[in-house]
Amino acid sequence: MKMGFRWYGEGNDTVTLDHVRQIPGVETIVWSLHHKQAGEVWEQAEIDAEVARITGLSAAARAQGVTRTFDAEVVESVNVHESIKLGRTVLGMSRDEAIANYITTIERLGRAGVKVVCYNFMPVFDWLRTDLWHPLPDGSTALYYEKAVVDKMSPESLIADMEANTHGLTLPGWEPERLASFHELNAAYVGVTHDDMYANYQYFLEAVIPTCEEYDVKLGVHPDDPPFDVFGWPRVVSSKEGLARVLDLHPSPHHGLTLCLGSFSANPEHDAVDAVRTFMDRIHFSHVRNIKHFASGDFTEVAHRASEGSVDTTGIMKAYAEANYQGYIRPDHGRHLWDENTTNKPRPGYGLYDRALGIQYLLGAWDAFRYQQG
Ligand code: DNO
Ligand code: MN
Repeated sequence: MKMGFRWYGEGNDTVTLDHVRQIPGVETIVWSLHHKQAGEVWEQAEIDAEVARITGLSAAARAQGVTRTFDAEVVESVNVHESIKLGRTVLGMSRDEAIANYITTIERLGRAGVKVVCYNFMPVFDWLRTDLWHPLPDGSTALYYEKAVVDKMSPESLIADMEANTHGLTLPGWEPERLASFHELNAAYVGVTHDDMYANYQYFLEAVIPTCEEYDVKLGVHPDDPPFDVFGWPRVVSSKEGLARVLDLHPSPHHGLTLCLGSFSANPEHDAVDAVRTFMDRIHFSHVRNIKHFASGDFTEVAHRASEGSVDTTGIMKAYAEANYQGYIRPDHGRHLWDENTTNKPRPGYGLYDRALGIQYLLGAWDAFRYQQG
């Protein structure tokens, strides 16, 4: 297993590579070119510059005698253009054009030594929460999902809120400059079924997987978050059955999962440990984090330790350790601690401290269970 840490890039993240360097056990920086929109081709020079930044050391660090470096083998994410999910031209791009650009990006990432590319196949939105700074009993804050708020919300009302900045809520991928494209997308999804989505997904895989095999880049789909339909849009990577159906769309081992156990577990019926054991040989990358369910249907994100919430993070690490899992793992969203709630606000969920603590918990469990294996 290789432990990773998601990093948003120089000047785009409150966390620096030098901070991450001091977290024991992190080998891989999980990165992306965050200024690229879905459907855009990534330039080789930009890829190579980012990989060099991650795998190298600054002059200042070298002068201090620092030697520890990272690999840049995991990209999260190369986003899939909506035309691919819809199977038709939308936002001025045809799906074949978007697929051709995706293939070019995969080739270039493969040349740069990238081994795994994470993506999701959710219509319109990435993860959805109703409060990004929800207070927890210990004085920290975390991402929170309030069911009653989402049940009352329509996509139009959510976008209107974001446009007017009513709640200070900016969802990932919905920075103000993109809000205008929302109305076209919302209309495009009317009448699109789950079966349509699976068919469009298969078309995408058949086109891109040969390139993934040639360049030895594994694709790992991230489960829907939360793992059920929202606003009537069809989500197809939600349940265990959905994940199995997605994997069956293409037999190549280069088509697999970024199994995010926090997202998957947001449906209280889901069994995270069972999912790890069931899909082990197709898990290329895994996000291990914890959430806590409430009877209301709400959930909050909590610290990574199993006893803090509803997800059996220890059982998950036991399953990985028993299989001697060879893929990548990272902690996922953390709480915001200490100065992260005042002077040093990170991207919601992506502060330094709670993810560093989470890594130590996950590695502790991994080491103990590996030790038991002899
Ligand atoms: C939430 C995060 C996601 C993830 C994307 C992958 O659990 O891990 O935002 O990065 O869905 O495309
Ligand atoms: Mn995740």
